[in-house]
Amino acid sequence: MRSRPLLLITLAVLFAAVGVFAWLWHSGGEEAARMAKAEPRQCLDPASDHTGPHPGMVYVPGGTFEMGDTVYPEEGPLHQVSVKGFWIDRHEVTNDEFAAFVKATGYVTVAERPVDTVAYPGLPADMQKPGAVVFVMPNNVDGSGNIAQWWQYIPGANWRHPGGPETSIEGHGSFPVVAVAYEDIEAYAKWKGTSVPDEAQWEWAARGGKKSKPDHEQPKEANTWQGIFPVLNSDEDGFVGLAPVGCYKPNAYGLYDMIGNVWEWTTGIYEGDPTRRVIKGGSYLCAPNYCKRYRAGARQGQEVDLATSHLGFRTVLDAPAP
Ligand SMILES: [Ca+2]
Ligand SMILES: [Ca+2]
Repeated sequence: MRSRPLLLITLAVLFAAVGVFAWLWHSGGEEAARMAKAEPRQCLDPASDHTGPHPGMVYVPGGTFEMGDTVYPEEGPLHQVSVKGFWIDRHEVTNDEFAAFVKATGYVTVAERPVDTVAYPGLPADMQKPGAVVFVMPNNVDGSGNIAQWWQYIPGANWRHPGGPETSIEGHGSFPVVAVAYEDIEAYAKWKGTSVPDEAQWEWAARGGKKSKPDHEQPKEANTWQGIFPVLNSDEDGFVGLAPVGCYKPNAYGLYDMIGNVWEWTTGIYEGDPTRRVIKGGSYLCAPNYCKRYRAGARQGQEVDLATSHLGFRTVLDAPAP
């Protein structure tokens, strides 16, 4: 809970640049509901994903590449990195997979545990209760850029109830697990016999073998946000919110949703601060008007103990090539 008081600062950095477009579209949330819906997509069945020496994982051959990108300052400078071959989960860890871990171990996630109000005095009343930060699409925004208009700390929100205590993951077994803190995902990986990817592994895998200059366009084959964040989501990619894993074309390695859907944890320490780790890939909330982080080279710092509704993970394995 150490950095929980820094919540607003963190989120302000994370979402500071919502511009005048959002204000102009102040009633857009209602309009979004009237927009034409995309055709339903065929999604991967994670239960069918159990072949090969490491079921559910694919092998990514090693290589050398220019890591980073040039859109936001934190992505640079570009620097050459070599990565050894490794295995990585084909898709984001799902609710069903995380539930199997919890069932086997009795693990209780950070967002479900009591908040240490002695160590961190002065927290607002709601934040003294276990919970998570949840994106709630507003119908109106006032143009101030105040992220509290769309991010809410909701007591009782956690991986079982990702939108708050009245919500559930029932019927969402193939959706990515969210509201998991860093120690939660480390515990999962340890149980699974895998590990959390480092940033270079993750970025190399997300590039799908491309060594050329990174593309900065919003990808079509990824669950991101089309329209004006946070009030107008035109749903062109088929999902206003989270999607089940594997609904978009995989990259050249056969990896799904490296870009978009949920952000993914890596081991990378962010800007030398051990209370923050690097997250990668952007999420369903990334839109051209404020967060062009739907790219392999994009990165973001995240408080290790902060559970949020747009952040999940996948794991890697150091094992011989097939
Ligand atoms: Ca979407
Ligand atoms: Ca992802």
